[in-house]
Amino acid sequence: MNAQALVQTQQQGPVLVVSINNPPVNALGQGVRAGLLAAVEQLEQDAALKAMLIVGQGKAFIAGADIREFGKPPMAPALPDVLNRMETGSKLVVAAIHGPALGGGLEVAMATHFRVALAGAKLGLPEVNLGLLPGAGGTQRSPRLMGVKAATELMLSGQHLSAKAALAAGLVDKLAEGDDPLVAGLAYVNELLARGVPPRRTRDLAIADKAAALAELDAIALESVKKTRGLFSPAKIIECVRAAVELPFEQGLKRERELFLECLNSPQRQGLVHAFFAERETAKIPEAKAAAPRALASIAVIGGGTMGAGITVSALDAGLSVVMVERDAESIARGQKNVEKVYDGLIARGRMTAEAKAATMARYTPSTSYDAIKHVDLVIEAVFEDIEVKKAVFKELDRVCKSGAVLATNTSYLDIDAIAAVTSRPQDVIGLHFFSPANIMKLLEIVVPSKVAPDVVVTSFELAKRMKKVPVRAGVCDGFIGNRILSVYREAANYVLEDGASPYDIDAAVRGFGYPMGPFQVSDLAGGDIGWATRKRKAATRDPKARYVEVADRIAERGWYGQKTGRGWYLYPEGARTGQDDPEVLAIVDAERKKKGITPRAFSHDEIMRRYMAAMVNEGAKVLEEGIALRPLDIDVTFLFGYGFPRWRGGPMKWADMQGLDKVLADIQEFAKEDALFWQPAALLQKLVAEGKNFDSLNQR
Ligand code: 3H9
Repeated sequence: MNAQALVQTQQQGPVLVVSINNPPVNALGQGVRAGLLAAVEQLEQDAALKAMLIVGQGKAFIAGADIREFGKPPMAPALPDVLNRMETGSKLVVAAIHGPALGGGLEVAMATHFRVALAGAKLGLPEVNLGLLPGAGGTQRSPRLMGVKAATELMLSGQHLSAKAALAAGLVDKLAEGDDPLVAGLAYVNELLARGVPPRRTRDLAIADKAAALAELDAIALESVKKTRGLFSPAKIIECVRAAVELPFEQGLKRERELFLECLNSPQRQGLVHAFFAERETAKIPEAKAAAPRALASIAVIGGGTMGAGITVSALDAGLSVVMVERDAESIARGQKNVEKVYDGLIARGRMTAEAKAATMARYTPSTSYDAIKHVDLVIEAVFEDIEVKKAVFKELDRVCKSGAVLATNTSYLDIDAIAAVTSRPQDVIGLHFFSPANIMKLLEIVVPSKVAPDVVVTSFELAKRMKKVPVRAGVCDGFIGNRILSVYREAANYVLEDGASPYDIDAAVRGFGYPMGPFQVSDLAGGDIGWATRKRKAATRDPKARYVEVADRIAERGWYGQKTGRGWYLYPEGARTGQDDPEVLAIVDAERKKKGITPRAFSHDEIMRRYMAAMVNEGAKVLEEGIALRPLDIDVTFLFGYGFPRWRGGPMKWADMQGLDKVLADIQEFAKEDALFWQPAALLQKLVAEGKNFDSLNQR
C-alpha cells in the first residue's frame, strides 16, 4: 500500500478496502477519480476479490467534487463514468460513511450497492449552493432511493441529513455503532457476503407511481420559483428529476450531464464558488502567523440595548460566560429582558426548551457595577454611538479590567485610535463591529487600530469563530469597509433620485439586481432618524463643493422615520408590512428638484444599477488602496454577509471582475463628466485596467 496515494487499496480477505486519502475533506480531484477507477478495475479482474468497501480517511467520507477544478479544462476520468463503471460491475460494492458525504461524495455512495452510516455522518447534495446540480448521477439516483419529493427537496435546499434521517429517508441501509468506518464497513460487507446478497444497483430501482411523482414535482416547482428568485440552478434540478421520472436511466443521465454543463458555465456558478472560498479566506490574516489567541472564557458586555443584548446572546450561545453592565437597576433589568426575549422567542417556536434557556442564562450575570468585570478576558462596549460617551466607558474599563484583558468597542463609524488613546493600554483596544440583529447577522468587522497587539487581533478572530460569525479584518476610517462604501453608493442613489428616478424605481432596480430590498426600503426599516443623525454629524466636515441631496432631510424633518412611525419613503398603513408608494414623498422630491433647477429625466433600471455599482466598486478600490481592506474578497464577504448583496453575484469586486474592469472604469469616467468631484476614479482601478488585471489577482490564494 502506498501511504502517499490519494486512493489507497488494501486486501482484507475477499474484500478490497478502498480508502480515500485526500485531506482535508477527501474531495474528488482527478487523482482520486483515477484511483477509484483503478480500484474498480482491480476488483473486476482479481478473482480472489468478492467485494469492495469504500471509506474516507480523516474527518470526512468525501465532501464532493474538488471545487477548485471548476472552470478549468475537464480532466479524465469524469466522475459519472467512474460511478457507472462501479455500479454496473459484477461484484458487490459498499460504502461506509462517517462525517460529510456531500455532493459528489454522496453520489459515490449512491452508486455503490449498499450503504452503512456512522453517527456523525452528514449526507447531502448541496451543489445548489454553488450554482450547480448533482452532476454524477445524483439527480437520477436520489429519486430512486428516496422518492421524488424528498430527493428534490434535499437538492433544492442543500441541507445535510444526519445518519438517522438518511436511514429513514432510504439513503442508507444501516446505521452502525462506533467511530471507525473501516470496522463498521468490513462487518457489513462480510455480513452481506455471508448472506450471498448480490449487487443491488440503484439504477434498477423503480420510481413508484410516476403520475403522482410528476404532480408532486409540479407543486415543488411552483413553490421553488417563488423561493429561489433569480437563481439559475434550482429549475435545472427540477428538470433533471423530471427526466429521472420520465426517461430510462441512461437517457436521464445524459440530460443531467447537459444541464450540469449549463450550470457549470453560468456566471452564477462563478459567483457562488467565489463566495464559498472567499468566506473561508477572510479568517486568514497576517497576525495569525505571529501570534496565538489570549485566554477567552468570560466576557463582559457594556450596554443592554438591542445591540448589547444581541452580542450577549451570541456570546452565551458560543458557550461563554457574560457579565452585562448597565448604568442603573432599571436599565439592567431592561437589558436582561432583551436577552430573555430572544430565548423566549425560540421557546415559543419550539426551538429551545425552558431547561436549555435556564442552563444558558446561568452563564449570564447582570450588574450595575464595573467592579463585576475585573476578572473577564474580553469586554465589548456597546453603548450609544457617541465618541465622548465611549471614551468615558473606556476610561472606566482601563481602571477596572485585569491586565491583558481585550477591550473592544462596537462602533460603526467612530475613530478607534482616539478611543484607545484615552486608556493606558492602547495595545489591548480593538473594534468589533457587529451588525443588527447581532445574534443573527453573520458579519463581524474586526477593526484594527494602529497600536493594537497582534494577539488581540487573533483573539478577536477566535471570538468570531466561536460565535460562528464571518469575520472580516478592516482598518480604521469613517465607516470601516462596509459603511464607508455604503455611504458612497447611497449618495449615488440620491443623485439618481434628484435627477429624475423615484425612490420606488430605484428600489425596484436594486431588487431586480438580486438584493432582497432597495436602499429606501432599508432606510425605512432601520429608521430614517439614524441616517439623519449621521448626516448632521458629518455636516461640519462636508466639502462645501460636494453635491448634497436634501430630500432625506425633508422627510426626516417631518418625523417620517419609516416603519416605526408608519411612514418614511413609503406609507405603512396600520398592519401593513410592505410599504406603499407615497405621492407626498414624490411631491417633496419634485419640490427639491425645482429648488435646484433640475429638470427630471428618465432612468432605466440598467442605468440606475450601473451608477449604483460603479460608485460601490470605485469606493471599494479606494478602500483597498488605503489598506482598509486586506483583499478584494474581504469587501465581497462584507457585502454578502452584512448588506444583502446577492450571493450568486459573488460580491461587488467579483461582480466588477465579471463585468470587466475596463467597462466599470469607462462608466465612472463617463459619469465624471457630470460631477468630477464625486466620480474620481480610484488610482488602483486605473492601474489594474492599464495592466490588464482584475481584482481577483489581488486575492493572494
Ligand atoms: C459537487 O460535488 C459536484 C458534483 O455533483 C458533480 C461532479 C461531476 N473541494 O469548510 P471548511 C476545503 S460540488 C475543494 O473550512 P468544515 C475548504 O476550502 C461539491 N476544497 O471545513 C477548506 O480549505 P482551506 C459539493 C474543499 O469542517 C477546507 O476544505 N460539495 C471542498 O467547516 C476545510 O473546509 C460541497 O459543496 C471541496 N469540495 O466543513 C461541500 N470542501 O482550509 C463543500 C471543502 O484551504 N464543503 N474544501 O480554507 C463543505 O460544506 C465543508 O467544507 C465541509 C467541512 C462540511 C465538508
